Amino acid sequence: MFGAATSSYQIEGGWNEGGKGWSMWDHLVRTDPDHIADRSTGDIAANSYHLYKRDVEMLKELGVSIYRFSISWPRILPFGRHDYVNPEGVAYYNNLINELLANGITPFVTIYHWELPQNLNELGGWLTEDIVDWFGDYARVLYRNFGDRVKHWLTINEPYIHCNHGYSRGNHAPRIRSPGIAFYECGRHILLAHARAYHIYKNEFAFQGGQVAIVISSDMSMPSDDSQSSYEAMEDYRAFYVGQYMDPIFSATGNYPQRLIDRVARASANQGLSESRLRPFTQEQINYIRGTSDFLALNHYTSKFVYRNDSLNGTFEVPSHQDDAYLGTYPDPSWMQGGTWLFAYPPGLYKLLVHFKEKYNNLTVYVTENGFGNYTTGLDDENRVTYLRGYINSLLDAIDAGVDIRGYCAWSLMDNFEWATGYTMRFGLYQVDFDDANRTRTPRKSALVYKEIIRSRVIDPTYNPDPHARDDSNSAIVVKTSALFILLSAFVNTLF
Ligand code: GBH
Repeated sequence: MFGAATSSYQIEGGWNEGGKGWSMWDHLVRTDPDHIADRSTGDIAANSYHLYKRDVEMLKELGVSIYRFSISWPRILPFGRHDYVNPEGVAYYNNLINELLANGITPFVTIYHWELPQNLNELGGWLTEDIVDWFGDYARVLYRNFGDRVKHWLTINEPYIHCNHGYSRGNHAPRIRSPGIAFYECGRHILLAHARAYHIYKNEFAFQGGQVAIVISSDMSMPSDDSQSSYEAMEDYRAFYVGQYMDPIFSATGNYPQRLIDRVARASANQGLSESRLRPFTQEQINYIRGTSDFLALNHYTSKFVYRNDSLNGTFEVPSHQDDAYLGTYPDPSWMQGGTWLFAYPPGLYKLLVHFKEKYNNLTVYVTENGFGNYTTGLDDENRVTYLRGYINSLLDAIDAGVDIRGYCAWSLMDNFEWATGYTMRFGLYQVDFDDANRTRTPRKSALVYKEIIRSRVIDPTYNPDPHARDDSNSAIVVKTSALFILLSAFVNTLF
């Protein structure tokens, strides 16, 4: 199954419409506007709150069978808790889901893509264990309202990215900088909250017959050379940034990776702390979290080499997870670069999928995000075409190697609010004109190529569509206008 993905804050807009409450991103963009690269907000974004029918039309044009989107927690529960459910919020997602189903598109719904209600953030957010109740109660409201039609639930998007940007680097909401403590607490509560949402589904909504999974982001990591220290550094990278979230759910032991436990405990002891900054799970919690994902929803964009040597001395803050992990990473400079962090290495997806298959006992995978972002607008997105072809080809290799892959979603259906980089970075198969009140969406070359891959089930490197030569009514107007211009200039020429 092929699909396309988005998230609510990044596309919806309608930030204060239809009874919606404030999320911590609504709060961030108005209290700290300088923090966003272009001082923009998601107040209107791509205006999907009003244009969702056009979004479904685009999905139809592409010929996809999956749409992965997220639900805005404060649009459903304006005050965060389930004692008041906003009927207009429920109506919006009912309309979207019904429109998708009427067009034969299966919804994959992310319950949480980083839009924590601001009042829950003020009560501690992901740093308090209370959020396990809050999140579970919110998930129950969604199952109850939409579960008759939604059969694929994705609980939480990218624990590592959310905890790293929101609670460690502090460049995403809620802008907390605590790389040695909050970083781990955030991850711990995300795992418990995810497990709560999973158990609620299995205990109360099993009759709906759906599946529940967590969304894990993972780059592919490789040792920078064949030394033991580079290999160890790579293992630590995997333990800290992937295994911390995956092992408790997908591994047989159901606990954090031992090397993560050991390294944080050792660093904490060296810092004179009486307990590890990575709080251990009780056996009861381990049992509660283990096995709580019906498949792996994987977001993958890039790869890196990992090393450890003396050049790292003094480079990390103490305490921090960077200091605990004590490793360096870099991409291969020959890889095609998009944004600052995005380097295309298509074989990385194949290697990662084969690694997960071996490590986590043949798990079932949906790739729920993969795509190319850069600072360029325009319809001729050759780089995105190259990226998509390369990564889908790599996916085919993984299928040949026996990995159980059921679906693939491109990020993103359209240009959107790229968090702290605002609208400067573009990921869309469809370009969105953010200067136009109508937020006009136009397919890029990558959209046409993706459509042809989906239709033909072939990756044809010679297929070379022209995104400017479209035969819909809009471009017909453009063609007529330019014909008129040629006639006029011919006439003007006769005057001289
Ligand atoms: C995904 O995260 C998100 O799920 C999605 O919302 C997002 O739009 C998409 O990626 C593209 O970024 O500029 O140095 O601060 C993937 C991980 C999260 C990695 C944002 C880069 C910003 C790095 N990305 N992060 S930086």
